[in-house]
Amino acid sequence: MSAITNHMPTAELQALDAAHHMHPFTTNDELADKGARVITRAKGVYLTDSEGNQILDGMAGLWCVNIGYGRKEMAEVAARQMMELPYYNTFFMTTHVPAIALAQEIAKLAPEGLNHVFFAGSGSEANDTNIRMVRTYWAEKGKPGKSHIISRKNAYHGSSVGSGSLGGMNYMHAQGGMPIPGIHHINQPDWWAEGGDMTPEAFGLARAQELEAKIIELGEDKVAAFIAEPVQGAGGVIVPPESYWPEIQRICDAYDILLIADEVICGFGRTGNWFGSQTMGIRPHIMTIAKGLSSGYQPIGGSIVCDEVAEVISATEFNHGYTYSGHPVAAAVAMENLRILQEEDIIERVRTVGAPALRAGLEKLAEHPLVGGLSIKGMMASLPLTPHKESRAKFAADAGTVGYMCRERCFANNLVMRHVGDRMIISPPLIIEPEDIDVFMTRARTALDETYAQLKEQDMLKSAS
Ligand code: PXG
Repeated sequence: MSAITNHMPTAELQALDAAHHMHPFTTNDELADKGARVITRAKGVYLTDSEGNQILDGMAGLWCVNIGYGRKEMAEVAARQMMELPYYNTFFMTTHVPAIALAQEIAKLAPEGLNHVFFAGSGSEANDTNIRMVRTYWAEKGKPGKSHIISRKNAYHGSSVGSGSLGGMNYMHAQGGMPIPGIHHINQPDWWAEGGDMTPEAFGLARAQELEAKIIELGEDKVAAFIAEPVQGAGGVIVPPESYWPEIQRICDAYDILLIADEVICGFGRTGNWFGSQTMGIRPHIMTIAKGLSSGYQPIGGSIVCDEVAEVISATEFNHGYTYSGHPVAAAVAMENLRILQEEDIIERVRTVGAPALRAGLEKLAEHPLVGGLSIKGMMASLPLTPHKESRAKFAADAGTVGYMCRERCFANNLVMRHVGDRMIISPPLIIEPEDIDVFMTRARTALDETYAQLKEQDMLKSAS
């Protein structure tokens, strides 16, 4: 066996990576030319790369490392569980302690009435479960035609064929035969980009009422569920106007439509409560979870299901599940993560320390000439870049060109800040301390200044007509 280690020269690792490793959501040929950044270790909120750079991780990995990197207890629990029972399934009338304990703990933390958990290995898998579960629920209730699911444009619900169909990303639908039949997408509540001259409140209401119009168009007896992220994450951290969610809730109630809250990013403290549904004041029937459930230390996801849906599903054989549903090591590690989140009051600290400090710093950053506003809920935020603040104008260059330039300047300044189109995204580990938030702001400001200078030099500070 070849020994590939952290001690090898970066260029050699990059060459091997390019030769054999296909990266997700990447033009691999372009990456091969450029060479991937090799991350070798991480501690707290800092990553180290193969060149020895200390990089502040403003994305918590991919919105998931809520408790930060390098927690020894997590490794110890994994090792102990592997020695005791590394794997067993939960298919054929068997169970095990990690799955029992984690399901009970999740039911305890979830809002009232959500007491049942169906485990998966990821958020994508969990949303595939949800598609089948809501359709099965209505079929078992004698309404097999109530099978259509309404979602939103620019939503992200995963990248499998089912969950990618639920998502509203056109560039994903363009490859591989998506969306599957029976999925419909209404417009998103993105006031900054699409609100025009409307007030945020009027716009939020109008966008919510598109759900009602779609239900009426399809017929109430045809619509099984509406799925949405409480706050859109991968779409650009889009915090809906306050009028939006109450109206959505009213419509779901009025038309007997199941509400699925995709909590994959919002769950486990990101918005300042255990779940984004609590922050946004909604009562879902099903919540999708993953990411922060284990802080990314192990791949695990699932669906938290309300009593009413669970009762119907439990009365039949639900022909669905994954080899790794409730995987004992992943479940034990998730339990340890939940213990740390609770015993260290991490979510309370998000509300009282982390989120206010992040907001204060980002509000200052939003005064930068290149930044057109600030969208923030708890510890997820975005800064839309614009050539003209007052009109919230888009750049004349293709969407994403300027965002990418800024992302590159962040990387060069040892900061991970991802871009979605021309929005810069912030989602640090929840345990980030105010001094590291200051480091974030300093590096981000430098990156913005450098981007601004570059745009000026290349005459790119022009608005789209
Ligand atoms: N739902 C939501 C709301 C998500 O954000 C998924 C489902 C799918 O989870 P899995 O575990 O199957 O990836 C996600 C994942 C990005 C990015 O670049 C975001 C996600 C995944 C990868 C990249 O913002 N979100």
